[in-house]
Amino acid sequence: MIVGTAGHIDHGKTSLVRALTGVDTDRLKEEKARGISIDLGFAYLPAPDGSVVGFVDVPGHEKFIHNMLAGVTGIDFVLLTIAADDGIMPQTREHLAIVDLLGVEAGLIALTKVDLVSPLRLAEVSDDIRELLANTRLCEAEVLPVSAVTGAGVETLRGKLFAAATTGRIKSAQGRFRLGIDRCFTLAGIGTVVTGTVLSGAVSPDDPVIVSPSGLAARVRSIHAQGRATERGQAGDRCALNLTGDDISKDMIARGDMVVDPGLHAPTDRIDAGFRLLSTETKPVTQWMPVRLHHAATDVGARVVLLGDAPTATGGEAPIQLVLDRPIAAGAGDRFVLRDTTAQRTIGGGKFLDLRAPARKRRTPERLDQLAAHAIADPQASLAALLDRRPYFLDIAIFARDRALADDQVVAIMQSCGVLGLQTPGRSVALSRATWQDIRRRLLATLQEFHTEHPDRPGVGLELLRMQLQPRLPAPSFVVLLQGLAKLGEVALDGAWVRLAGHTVRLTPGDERLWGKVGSLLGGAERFRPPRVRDIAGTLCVRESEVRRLLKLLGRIGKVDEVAHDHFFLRAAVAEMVEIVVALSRKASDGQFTAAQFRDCIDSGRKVAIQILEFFDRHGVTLRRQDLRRINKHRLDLFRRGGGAGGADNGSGRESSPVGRPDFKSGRGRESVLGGFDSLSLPPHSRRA
Ligand SMILES: Nc1nc2c(ncn2[C@@H]2O[C@H](COP(=O)(O)OP(=O)(O)OP(=O)(O)O)[C@@H](O)[C@H]2O)c(=O)[nH]1
Ligand SMILES: [Mg+2]
Repeated sequence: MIVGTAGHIDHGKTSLVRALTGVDTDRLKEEKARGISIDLGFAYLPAPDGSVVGFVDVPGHEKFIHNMLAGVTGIDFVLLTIAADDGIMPQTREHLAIVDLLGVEAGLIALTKVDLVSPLRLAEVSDDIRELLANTRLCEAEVLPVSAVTGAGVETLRGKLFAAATTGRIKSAQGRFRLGIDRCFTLAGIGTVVTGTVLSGAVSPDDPVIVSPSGLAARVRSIHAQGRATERGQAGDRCALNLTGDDISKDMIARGDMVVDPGLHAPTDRIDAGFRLLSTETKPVTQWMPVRLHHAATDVGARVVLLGDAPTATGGEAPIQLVLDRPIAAGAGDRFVLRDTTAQRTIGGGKFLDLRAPARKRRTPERLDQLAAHAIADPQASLAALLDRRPYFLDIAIFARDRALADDQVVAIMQSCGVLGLQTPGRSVALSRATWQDIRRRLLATLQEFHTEHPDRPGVGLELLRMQLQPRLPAPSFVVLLQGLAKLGEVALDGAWVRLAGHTVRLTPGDERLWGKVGSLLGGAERFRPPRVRDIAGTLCVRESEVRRLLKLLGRIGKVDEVAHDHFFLRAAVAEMVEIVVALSRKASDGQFTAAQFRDCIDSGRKVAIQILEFFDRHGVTLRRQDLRRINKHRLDLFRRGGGAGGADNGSGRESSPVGRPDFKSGRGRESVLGGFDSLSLPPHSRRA
């Protein structure tokens, strides 16, 4: 457990820590000379149960509130000291407001210097304190009279702290590692050491880490936790880490930086947050107001964008966007405090909700609804709520990273929510099962409708289909979803076309009749020198455009191939010609053949033979080198599937699926596939580089 002091200047914080621990936390020469604390002080007190209680002693002077803020982030328990002679003073109120904004729920009020006052005064101040605490998280905290001079109450206080350490809420070491740096120094013979509070997760020697936001890579060489050398530091400990790394030095690291698990390094300068304006503020917060943002041990200039309708009223709560002067390392759910730019007043504070806040459309009802879901502390409930509202999907890797969730936590959450993951290289999109079922239903209905209206078309263009469906998934995720549906046997993917698995292309009766005639002209003995569109039109007394339209359509479904402009060959004839070039190539000792040899085999004109070979060249079936060609065995199947070599096609137009379109390579160039669509999919394990 980490105890932080708080309270007005000279109210006896440092004296009390010394009385409790024997350590004088005022180390600086200037602190000694002036008799006040300036920077943070640290002390440790071994408890009877073997654990260690850590103390962070903060300065009370109003000029050093930024140091006080750096110290109280991450404390578990606050020791608010109020001198019995002085009573409640300005920084008593301000420190109390700050620990309240930071969400510290456990604490005790040390009513100090009781040796200096009468019992009557003691009673009077006690009453004031009860009134002060009302409406704060510490409203039920005990008030304990103590004196660092006589030692009165000190033993009792120590006992109460030990009790709190054993019964208090223990921070879970689950989650990924984050430590907020409050000091960095060089130790002779050891090197660079950073100290701070572990905000989440755990760390061990040899772990790779990153100093964020600078992005410096480092390795943990050794660890002290709660003042002792150890092999493990975890959430709730104060740790000193000896860091090594190429660029790691005292000058490259500052108070306010974070040491994080490498997968968590993702600085942000635009954050949506829940905000509470202190009731002591006389003016509302206005649009684009400049403020000083204090988060963990850092502070940075920022502007406030009001996301609600009205300016935030005194004592009120509202969502805001913070636009920062520079990026910081933060976590969703982290607490923050806003002070005025002249560093004289604490204005308010709250909780970070979304670290990836949008710059546009940030005030729409939809966005505010999303923020309400981000505000849910429990990650599982928050994820479920986010997936239950627009846009109905999110990047689970970003969600997990910003909440510092470990992979096993994410798996557990996804499993118990029944969340579906669509994983592509840059993205891990998550959908609720309800949304997935909904998309699936509408996708199948859209395809069904399309097939009914256009029985002669191979399917709907993938991109068009994506644009028609809500939610509109990112293109790569949509492909993974389709691949999942294909695995389930519900749709078939033919490159850029999507169709129902059972769909077969059917020509209209008119087209079928025409194809019957055209097909017989293209087949038979003339199959290697079929008539061109114009000749077919002339022979059959049909418009050229009609013949061309029909043959293009048959080309799309793999019945014919347009070898040259307006010159269509039956797919079966093309397949046969592929076999011919294969045979020619096999016959030659070097595997090469000439256009003339090919022409002789198909008994056609030289011009047509060359057009056919150029068609094969375009599709990579043959590889040309000057006047010689050889076959490319990897592409031979391109035309074989449509009809089969030598098979005559009678042109019935009733063949089933649109296969083997020569200019389309199914799935090529696309990153596939979600590992086990219906199971869960996770971002790549990033804990260990
Ligand atoms: N009589 C009496 N004096 C005390 C007691 N506790 C502290 N003092 C005196 O009050 C003065 C301030 O004490 P500190 O412990 O330095 O006060 P602080 O709250 O740490 O002050 P800052 O850190 O500067 O905010 C010192 O001179 C102490 O000796 C007490 O219980 N009784
Ligand atoms: Mg002090």
